[in-house]
Amino acid sequence: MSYDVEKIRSQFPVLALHDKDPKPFAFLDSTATTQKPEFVIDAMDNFYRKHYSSIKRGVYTMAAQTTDAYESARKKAAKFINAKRESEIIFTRGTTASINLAAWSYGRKFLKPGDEIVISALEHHANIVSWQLIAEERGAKIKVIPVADDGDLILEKIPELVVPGKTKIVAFTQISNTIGTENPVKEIIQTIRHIDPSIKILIDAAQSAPHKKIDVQDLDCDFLAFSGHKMYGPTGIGVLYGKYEILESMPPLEGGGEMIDQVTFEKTTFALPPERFEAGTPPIAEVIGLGAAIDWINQVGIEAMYQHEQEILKYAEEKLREIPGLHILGNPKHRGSLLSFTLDSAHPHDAATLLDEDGIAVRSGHHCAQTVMQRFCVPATIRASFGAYTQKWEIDRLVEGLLRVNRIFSL
Ligand code: 7TS
Repeated sequence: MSYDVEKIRSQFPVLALHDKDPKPFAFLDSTATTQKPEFVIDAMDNFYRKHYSSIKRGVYTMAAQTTDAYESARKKAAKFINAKRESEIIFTRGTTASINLAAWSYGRKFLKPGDEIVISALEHHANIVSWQLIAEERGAKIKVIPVADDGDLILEKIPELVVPGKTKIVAFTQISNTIGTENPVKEIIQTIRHIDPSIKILIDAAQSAPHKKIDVQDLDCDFLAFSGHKMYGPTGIGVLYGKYEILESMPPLEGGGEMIDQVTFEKTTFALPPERFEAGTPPIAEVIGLGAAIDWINQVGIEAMYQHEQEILKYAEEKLREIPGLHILGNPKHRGSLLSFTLDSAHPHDAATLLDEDGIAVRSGHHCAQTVMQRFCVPATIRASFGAYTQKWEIDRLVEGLLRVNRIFSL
């Protein structure tokens, strides 16, 4: 069956509402966060209106039902990335919190002075700063896989950078949020495993989970992090996947309710994963919303969404390349559904402000990836990014808007 983007778009209240505006809203910022389908909003609304209670704390029927709903979302998340066990799914606040949890919990116990952590030159700050903080505390060192001008990582450097016995963690993104580069994750993991199978590998899947089928067993990563709000779900919820035996070896990061086994004033023993890492009353509605978002993605079909987004990307790239003085960052072998670019005529913030006057939403700035800006010698970029609901007329509006920016700034 062909992909019916209009039907899909009509399921998103914000988009359906503003499609009626005199200047229909072109939402080209899905890399920052996606809009939410009615299905997800209804799931959360129903929970608050009809079933609201806490989880794991009460014996009354509604609390038991809510606990089931919460745990069923964990099952959905496990299936979504093909985890071996549901207990390998830890609910967090989002990708940032997931990476920090892995860095602090694993790093505090296992990193020693002189150890090395390898990241890539395409990382979001979440996958740089978290490692810098733990590296500083433990006396470890950070090394970086460089990126070529086309936006692809220079994979030949990996055997130089990853040193058996020294490198303890390699953390890198599956899809760059700035250039859009899709890294050959499986190939990179195999290279690292070949060098030293004991190295722990974390994949930042914030930009891939909404677009690509992920199979953590096939990839053979140790950790994988993603956010609900970038995959049609709510804010305030994300996942840290970890291989169970690794999670079991890690100490808790936060202490509090429901993460314990036995507490006395002298000593506390801890619950098994995932509870060990979910202290306090969790964001229950958000977990239910994430479960609904996964159901929604499965209904639409992630491969069909990806194909649609790639078609939009191709269309956008062709159209943008025709605009005088516009420069697209990188030309990687495989690109996710986003384009970062600069204009000779205007600073990205000025361009984005003028685009906003036309009802076109893009992100401008460094996209929380200052090191990518430094590498490509630009202070900032304009970024247009696409999702399951993006239509070609939005790209046409972007092109018209950018031509207007060119006209205004060359006056
Ligand atoms: N990793 C990558 C690759 C990201 O793109 C982002 C967010 C994060 C981690 C952090 O995710 P969070 O949900 O914890 O914030 N990226 C963006 C962006 O590109 N524009 O706004 C947020």
